[in-house]
Amino acid sequence: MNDTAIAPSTERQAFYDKIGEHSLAPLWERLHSMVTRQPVTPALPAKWDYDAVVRPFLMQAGGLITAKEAERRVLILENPGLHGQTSITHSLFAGLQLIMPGEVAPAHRHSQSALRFIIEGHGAYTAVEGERTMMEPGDFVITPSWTWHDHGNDTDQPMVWLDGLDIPIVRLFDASFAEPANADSQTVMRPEGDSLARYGANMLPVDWHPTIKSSPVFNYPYSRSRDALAALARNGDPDSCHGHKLRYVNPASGESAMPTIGAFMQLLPAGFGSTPYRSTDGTVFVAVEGEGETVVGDTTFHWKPRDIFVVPSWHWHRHRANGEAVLFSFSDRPVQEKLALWREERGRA
Ligand code: 1HN
Repeated sequence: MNDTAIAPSTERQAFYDKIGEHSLAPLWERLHSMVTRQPVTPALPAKWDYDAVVRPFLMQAGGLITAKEAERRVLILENPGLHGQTSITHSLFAGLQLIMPGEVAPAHRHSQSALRFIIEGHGAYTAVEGERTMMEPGDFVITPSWTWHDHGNDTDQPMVWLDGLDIPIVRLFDASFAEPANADSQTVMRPEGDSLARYGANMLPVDWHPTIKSSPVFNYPYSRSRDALAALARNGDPDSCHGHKLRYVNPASGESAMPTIGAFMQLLPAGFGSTPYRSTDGTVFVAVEGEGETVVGDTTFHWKPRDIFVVPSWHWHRHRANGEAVLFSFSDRPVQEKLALWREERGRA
């Protein structure tokens, strides 16, 4: 684990060139950059200002192409350190999707798992496996791997949400399958709210056994998450690194809602300043309520509702909330935990 690279002699370079023609390469020239002492990532800390920057471009895109023609009208949040790679961290995709009044984003399914975190608008729907859910800001909605899904907006306002997908993970494994449906909109098979009643009331239908690894609940409404955080904040002290933080779970297993993406929501009390923290899961944050700042290494991001920022793997960061604030976040933590790779470190104040 020699950390310094030395330019090879001409004799060695000639050897490397020759073996290269036979698809061979010397490990000793590459070892130091392959097996680093600590996580090294090309991903950079970055922030997207929703109201001032992203929203105007998103609305411009709304005039350029329909949701149907685009299939999904999404502006990709591409990490500035991962140019051209369609990723916000090395393992995750993020984008902002716009659906205008009267539009439909046609039904399809794919191996990639997706989460939606609702940013703006009221009452457009996502349908998953024949059940629609009306979306409100702050709702966490999932479309698990290989489930049919389509979106539609029967309201009179634009609807915007953040899409988080495991696209780079599926790409790593070369395991992508996708299929369009034979109709734009799925036939509605169950009334709205059915899944939440069956699986989301801290009860499960007797004799029901899960057939997939993702949660049978596909909308986790903000009102419920927010109430839970408010109770935590009333009833106990905040964690020094996280404030009051909850993770979204699959009620059938207690694991993350989807196997490849973990999602979280945290409340930072008014005036709270967290102690430094880092973990190996590069994390995408969305400010939901309140204003504050997050210091990532030597970069400071000031945020307000609907802003999005990313903290790459193993970057020290700390949050400060002016008034009471709520942050949503997602990462590849469940994958790293399953593979025994995940680590965290808590710093001192
Ligand atoms: C996708 O299918 C959706 O279904 C959103 O809403 C974003 C980004 C890349 C690839 C597929 C959707 C996507 C996506």
